Amino acid sequence: MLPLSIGDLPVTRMDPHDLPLRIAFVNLRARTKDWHHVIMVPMGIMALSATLKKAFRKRIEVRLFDTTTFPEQQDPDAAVHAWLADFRPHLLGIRGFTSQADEFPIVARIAKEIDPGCLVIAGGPHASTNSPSLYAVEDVDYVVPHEGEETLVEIVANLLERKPIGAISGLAKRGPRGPLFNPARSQIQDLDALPFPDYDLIDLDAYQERVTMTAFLPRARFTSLFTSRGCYYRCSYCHTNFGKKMRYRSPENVLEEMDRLIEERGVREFQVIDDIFNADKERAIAIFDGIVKRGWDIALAFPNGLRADRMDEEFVQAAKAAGTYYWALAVETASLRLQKQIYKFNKLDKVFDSIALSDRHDIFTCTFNMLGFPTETEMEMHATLDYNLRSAAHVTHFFVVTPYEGTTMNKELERWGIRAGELDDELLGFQNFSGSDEHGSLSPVPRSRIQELIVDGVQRFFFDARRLARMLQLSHNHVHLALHLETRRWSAGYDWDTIPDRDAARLLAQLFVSARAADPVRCGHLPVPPRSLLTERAA
Ligand code: B12
Ligand code: SF4
Repeated sequence: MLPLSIGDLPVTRMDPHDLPLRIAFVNLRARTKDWHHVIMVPMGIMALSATLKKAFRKRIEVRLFDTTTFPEQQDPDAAVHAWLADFRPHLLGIRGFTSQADEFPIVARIAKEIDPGCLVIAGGPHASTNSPSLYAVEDVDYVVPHEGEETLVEIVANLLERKPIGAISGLAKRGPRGPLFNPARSQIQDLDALPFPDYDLIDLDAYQERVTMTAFLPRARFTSLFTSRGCYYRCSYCHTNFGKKMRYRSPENVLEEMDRLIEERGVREFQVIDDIFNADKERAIAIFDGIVKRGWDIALAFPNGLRADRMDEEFVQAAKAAGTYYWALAVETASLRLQKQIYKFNKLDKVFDSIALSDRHDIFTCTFNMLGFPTETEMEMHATLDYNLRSAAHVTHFFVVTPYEGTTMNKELERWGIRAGELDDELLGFQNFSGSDEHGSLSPVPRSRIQELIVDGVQRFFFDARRLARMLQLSHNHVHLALHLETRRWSAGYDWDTIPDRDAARLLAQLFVSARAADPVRCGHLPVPPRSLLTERAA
């Protein structure tokens, strides 16, 4: 489809003497509580802020309201209103996921109510899906899909010079018959030329108290690290926010950012959130070796961003030496047929070996899996559960497939006789963390049955004495582990007397007792085991 020009629209009503130009960002969170407990620094907005500050220095002022750090149980709307009314931005940038699609109109409306002249721009993961719903939001003036740095710099330059912004490349907007796109902007090739993320924009302390993307509390004062953009695989359920061509930061550039964060912000743990950090093994190992050479006593975690079938002993050894204590490896499905169908092409034997290798090197390893692909049979789901049960993984997640807008899988639904239009957001659970029990299924296996299989998988995977013993041995903090396992006990529907493996029950009981004693506030809700269980002798 040829891009249509969206033409020149009037610029925001800005008094030429009203400098600096005030730029506000709001990082959204979903209204459902599913993800409130997970928190990571907003790297995208910090990247944009750093680029803008480098380009315009004192001519702009940038502030952020991160609703993800707002108290979990409170609705942030009133606070966002008060914050915007106080700051009165000329430009508001809203960043969110598709799971937060309903939040864009709310925040955009607040901004327009306060100042109808405020220019409202949506960007980030949801904006990169070309979702028609975002283009239906009246109060959003423009959308910036994909990488935002260069487009935003040009917008701000034009605003400062009081030039129209409508023709800027990379912009999109609502048209009478759907989205209108200006010519796309080419991707930034030299990532080393970008400034480091702007940590003055956030209060790093505010991100330390809740669990991270690893599903555990961090081991030490932590932040995220994004060392490459893009991924050349084409898994059908995944997004292409940063394109299909890999772009890398050099090891020196990554190490320099780490150095600054260690020295200036007291960071001691880095969680790498690239799409595929190990796409270039040499570069990845150069980063690990650089850490060792500098003698940093830091922790590294990879809550995503590794292809397990590209790992080998040399990589795992180097990662371990640099301080890696945790990683998550994607299996997704143990069916070769489905691996092909979803274009993941995971080499399943190799993945299995990488999990074992990680265990041998004492790296706490999590696996990611999905159940409910179009055409997936119950037998294939069993195969995925069994694969994980046989593996040396320490924790696992079984998610239910959600075909997000903008993904190949969403476009291919009709191929499997599923009409995307008939699957409303509620049905697919876009608002939830990979859907919830009552939502639909893409596979011939009903959703309720998938849910039963997941419960069965959780029961057998986690409540196994040998696996629990290994988790206890590797976990850096037993309080964190106890909190995590309590969520698994709850999902498994187990009470103390229904856990079939009595050694597992005993290990869990001992863990809960010690966690409650160590941290009564955080662990007050952990169920108290019966005394008899604690005194029972091991089988
Ligand atoms: C870290 C992360 C998380 C963290 C969130 C942390 C955070 N503060 O963002 C957690 C663990 C909570 C998370 C959860 C989920 N995530 Co996530 N996550 C990521 C990950 C790995 C990195 C995000 C990041 O920081 N990227 C680096 C920065 C530099 O990129 P960026 O934020 O996109 O910003 C750039 C542009 O988007 C743009 N931009 C960003 N904001 C703005 C604003 C304006 C105004 C403008 C103009 C431009 C702009 O410019 C930036 C610089 O170029 C991405 C993968 C990826 N490669 O990005 C997935 C990703 C964003 N997640 C994804 C998904 C599916 C999810 C979940 C739905 C998973 C699930 N099934 O439940 C949940 C939903 C979360 C929720 N709250 O509702 C999808 C996005 C799908 C979508 N369309 O929304 C991604 C792309 C993964 C993938 N490849 O499919 N996630
Ligand atoms: S799922 Fe991972 S390997 Fe597949 S395309 Fe997405 S980032 Fe790349």
